[in-house]
Amino acid sequence: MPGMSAILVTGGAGFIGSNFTRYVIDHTEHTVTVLDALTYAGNVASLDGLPADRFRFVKGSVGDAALVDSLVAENELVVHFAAESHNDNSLNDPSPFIQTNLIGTYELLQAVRKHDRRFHHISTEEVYGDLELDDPGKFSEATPYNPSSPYSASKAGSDLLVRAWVRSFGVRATISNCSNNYGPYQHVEKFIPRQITNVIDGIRPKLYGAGLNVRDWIHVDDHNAAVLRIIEAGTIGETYLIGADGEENNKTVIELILAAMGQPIDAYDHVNDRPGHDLRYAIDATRLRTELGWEPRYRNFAQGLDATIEWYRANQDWWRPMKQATEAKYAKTGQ
Ligand code: NAD
Ligand code: TDX
Repeated sequence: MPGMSAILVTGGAGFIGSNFTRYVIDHTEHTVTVLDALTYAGNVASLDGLPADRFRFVKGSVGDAALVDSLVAENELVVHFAAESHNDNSLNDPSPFIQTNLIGTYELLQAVRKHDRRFHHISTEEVYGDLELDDPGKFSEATPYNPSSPYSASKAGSDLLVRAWVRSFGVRATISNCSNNYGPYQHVEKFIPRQITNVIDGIRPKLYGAGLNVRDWIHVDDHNAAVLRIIEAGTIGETYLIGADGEENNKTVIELILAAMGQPIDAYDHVNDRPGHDLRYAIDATRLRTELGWEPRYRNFAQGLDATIEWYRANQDWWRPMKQATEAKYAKTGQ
């Protein structure tokens, strides 16, 4: 989408959506309207300082059909980030995952269908299940869906709704499934910010089980650059996997964080494992690289981690209000 257009960003007060909004304002001429329900995971402070002539915030739910209909009508493109996003929460109470991830996506699809708007659906590699540690293979666009948790099942279901609306109703949509993101403005319930903010507070990092589970880390700006590329040049109806070859096991990540923050690398606790814990994720992003010419810019994970640690050190006002409630939730499950 060269030139200027009006984009509706759902979930734009969350981690990836707020970084996307900032990225779009900085790198394009588009205007952005954020629709966000401001659940426990949303924070308007993540959108501070954006120019009023190119950015507007609307508080509301993607499950509100009338609101969704009017906002979709006013915009040319919808980029759908809004979701319940945390696996551990989905194990404790799946209900909001069904409401937001499935019903919310349905409401958006009905509106883009009615108004003939371009739609991009943000999804996750978790829809593919997990891989063995020694499997030479990675997830690709051809991997069968096999989700493990209520969260990943609800995201898988939302992807399938998008595909059905493309095929049956001719909706102009694309889908991207990305690996684990890190960077600024990520909620402290998630692995990396939880451990960084623990160390800042003098609490030992918490590793689930033996910590040999592998995640494929990508910087949030690399994810968002890929999303923009798909919006500009992707083929309607297609799915693109996004990943930056960043496989690390959790134990290594905790050790990197401890070392970068000047602590002994064994100064962490093993806590209860996650039920059904996916072992390994790994993305083959060949399609995105070859067909759309995308390449990640953050190739050094340790450096990206250092910058993220610096951001959490410098932005304690942003995360402190959510830290205590988050740790109280974890205390209930012994994590
Ligand atoms: P997040 O939890 O930080 O943000 C989600 C945002 O959605 C919050 O601002 C929240 O208030 C909002 N929201 C929740 N329910 C809503 C509703 N009913 N109506 C409107 N807004 C609502 O999540 P995130 O990590 O930024 O993830 C964003 C998207 O990216 C999700 O779709 C997630 O599945 C996907 N994704 C995340 C990752 C990752 O590593 N974090 C990786 C791949 C894909
Ligand atoms: O304190 C912790 N200790 C720990 O060992 C936490 C919070 C997590 N973990 C482990 C569990 C995972 O193996 O770290 C890994 C990463 O955990 P999360 O940050 O909860 O991410 P994950 O479950 O991998 O899912 C993330 O990536 C895919 C996002 O939260 C999803 O929204 C996205 O779809």
